[in-house]
Amino acid sequence: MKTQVAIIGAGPSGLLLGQLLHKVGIRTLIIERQTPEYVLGRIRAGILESGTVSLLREAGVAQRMDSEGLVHHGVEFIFDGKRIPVALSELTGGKSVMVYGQTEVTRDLMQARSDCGAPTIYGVQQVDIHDAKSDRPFVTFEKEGEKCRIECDFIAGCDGFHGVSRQSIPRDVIREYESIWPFGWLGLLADTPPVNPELIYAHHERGFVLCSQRSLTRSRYYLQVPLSEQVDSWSDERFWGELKRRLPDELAMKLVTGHSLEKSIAPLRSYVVEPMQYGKLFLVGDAAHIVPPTGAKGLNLAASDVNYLWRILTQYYQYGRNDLLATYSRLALNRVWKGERFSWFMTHLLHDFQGKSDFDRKMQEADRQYYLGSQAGLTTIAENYVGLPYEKIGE
Ligand code: RFL
Ligand code: PHB
Repeated sequence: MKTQVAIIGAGPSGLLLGQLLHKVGIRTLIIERQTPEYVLGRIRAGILESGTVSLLREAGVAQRMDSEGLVHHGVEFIFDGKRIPVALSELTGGKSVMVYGQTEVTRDLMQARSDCGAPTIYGVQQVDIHDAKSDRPFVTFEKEGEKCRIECDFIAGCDGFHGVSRQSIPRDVIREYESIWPFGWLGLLADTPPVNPELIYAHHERGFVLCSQRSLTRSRYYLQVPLSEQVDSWSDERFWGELKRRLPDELAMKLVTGHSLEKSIAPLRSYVVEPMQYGKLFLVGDAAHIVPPTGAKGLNLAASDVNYLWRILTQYYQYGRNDLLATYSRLALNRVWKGERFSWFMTHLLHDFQGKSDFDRKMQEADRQYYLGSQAGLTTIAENYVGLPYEKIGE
């Protein structure tokens, strides 16, 4: 098989990159380890920054998002039982975020790819990257026992944190930065109306709570839990009971409970690999970086990487700009580190840290008082939450 860009992984990064490249006439082949149903079964991100929304429009896959997604102009914080609205749009010159789940983004991208006839091979095994440093890189894999080979100009490693792309780079040319958080998030999805029109990020001494949503009739809630917790020991009743305890009375009373559609525990990790390029191999999204979900940045940083890579590849194919290829890692990482910082800051601000010294606890409290109590603090939170601007390539 031959293509221009071989894409490993059909998550949101791989599919969005494939779609944008297809729009400008660049051929791609995507290979994915799982089945489409498995990929769609993963319940993950829910909030799209304005830059991600624009990129999905540019890719021509925004029709359903624009009719079904919910534009949010604000978000709410709670600490010491006090509710603090953050007027995102007022503080950012009119920017907003879109509530539209990763599952739906992925579904729209899969549909667009199958409509345009671009190839995706699901259920592949034994994926290997070869000669990434040469002018003739290639990828090998197995499909139903048969060995296959893709010859290509470039390889996009869009295969998530546990994929092969990052692992195929020699260890002595990369540097990894990592911090593991000492708690996880227990998430529950239910067909119940959201407890509040805006998302709520609440600090509570029993642990952090996030009240999110997927639509006017579907809610997504998260509770901070110790890493030792097992999802099986959380009945729906226990989850709803704990959620109510961590919310102010007026919200607890309004909370509509119901059967869970999904419940899972996600560990929290901060991780970045540098650089994000090795010869003709580019790492994109979770393959190169992970953030704790507190800032809603995981999927948005993946989209940001895609934004840079597809523009650079387009310039290469359309105008022979091979000088831009080497700028990908720097451009992507500039924004990734800011996303890491914001996610780290939000996680620190809002979670309960067992064993924290009294001094550190006071610092955390003072941070909350300052950031949520001053116009400057709220503006900092708002501009990061809606998403920092992308840099122009070639500057
Ligand atoms: P993905 O979505 O992990 O997709 C990678 C794809 O690559 C496939 N793959 C391979 N394919 C071929 N060969 C191989 N050897 C392969 N190895 C892996 C995988 O099957 C998969 O289909 O990465 P991508 O596309 O970069 O997208 C990133 C986002 O998915 C991610 O940043 C967010 O979902 C992170 N995240 C969240 N972000 C938020 O903004 N808000 C959230 O609430 C939120 N919740 C989450 C999350 C990530 C989670 N993970 C990774 C465990 C909850 C969880 C549980
Ligand atoms: C979600 O809806 O899943 C979600 C929203 C905001 C976050 C994290 C997760 O910060």
